[in-house]
Amino acid sequence: MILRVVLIATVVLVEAATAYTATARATINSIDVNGVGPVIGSVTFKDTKYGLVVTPDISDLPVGVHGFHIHDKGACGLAEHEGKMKAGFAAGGHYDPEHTGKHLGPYSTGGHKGDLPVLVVGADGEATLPVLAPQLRVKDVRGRSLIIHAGEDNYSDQPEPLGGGGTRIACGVIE
Ligand SMILES: [Cu+2]
Ligand SMILES: [Zn+2]
Repeated sequence: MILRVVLIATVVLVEAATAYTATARATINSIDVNGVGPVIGSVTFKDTKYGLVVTPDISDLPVGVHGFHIHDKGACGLAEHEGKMKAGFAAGGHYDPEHTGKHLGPYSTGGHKGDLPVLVVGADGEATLPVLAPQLRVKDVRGRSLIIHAGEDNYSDQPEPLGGGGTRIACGVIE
């Protein structure tokens, strides 16, 4: 009887461990040419059977749709780009472990793995709508950074490279 209870307890523990879903978090700061600015919110990351769910809770953003990507390095500061110090360039380029060099958005398997669905900011300047990145897991993004761009993202390198989002306006290191 005791053996049976121990066995059942073991099975329950193993199932609990298997069902555990990995999570990560990033504190988001606004960024500009002066470097890293104030905290404007946070983002949580959670593995699901459909992929990585990225849930923002961010304020003080410009209304509309914004390019939203995992960038390679876990840093949000200034770095030189084309001869100028630019906001958030310490984060490097879009996470691209296969070295595809292509910005194709979250639903293509042939491009950057760090391309997320666009971030939607409401009229109140708040972003709370989760996005799903089917090709990513928490283990891929931890230690990298999350960047929000000033402009939109058309999931293409045409007519502008990297979806056309341009200036980096907010950033967080994923922990
Ligand atoms: Cu980006
Ligand atoms: Zn990209």
